[in-house]
Amino acid sequence: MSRAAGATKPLMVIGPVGAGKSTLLKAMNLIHGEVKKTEALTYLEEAIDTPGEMVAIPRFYNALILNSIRARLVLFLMDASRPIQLPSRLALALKAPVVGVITKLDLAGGDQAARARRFLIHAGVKRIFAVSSISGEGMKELLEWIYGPAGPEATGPVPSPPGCEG
Ligand SMILES: Nc1nc2c(ncn2[C@@H]2O[C@H](COP(=O)(O)OP(=O)(O)O)[C@@H](O)[C@H]2O)c(=O)[nH]1
Ligand SMILES: [Mg+2]
Repeated sequence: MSRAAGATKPLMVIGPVGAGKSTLLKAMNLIHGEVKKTEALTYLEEAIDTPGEMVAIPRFYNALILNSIRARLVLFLMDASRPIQLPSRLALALKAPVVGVITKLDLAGGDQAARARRFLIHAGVKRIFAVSSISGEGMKELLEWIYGPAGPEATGPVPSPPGCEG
């Protein structure tokens, strides 16, 4: 079941190519159908999906910053299974609160998750969750933080703990 369109501002996902942005949106029931390569910045009913190239190519950073104005929260994803350099301090330039999400925890050992955390911190991210969209590990904590204990059906302001603002 999806919430009423327009009831809340969308969640935006950013992060490297293949980090699992579209898969996470699907696991959160915000994207429907088969996950294919995201070719362009896409406004969905309740989410903004972005291509990974946008965090890899500096001339796209501005598009991420401008579109983040529309978002209530940016999920900054980083794949635990591969080392990928993220742009220094990008999260601090975004115009919505940012939370880091380490993905593919099912594929990663503890040191790989720790490495992903360091990349996210380098990118200016302060609050970080770790999940697997496949096994569901960590999803409860992330969803509760985003939506509160009442779950996604409850509409309300996104909690923004101190230090989470970009
Ligand atoms: N094992 C595992 N694979 C994942 C996970 N999330 C995404 N993937 C896989 O990673 C690949 C890229 O995912 P996708 O969502 O398209 O990445 P995007 O480019 O960030 O949108 C796909 O083959 C997914 O099935 C995860 O949590 N665990
Ligand atoms: Mg995608």
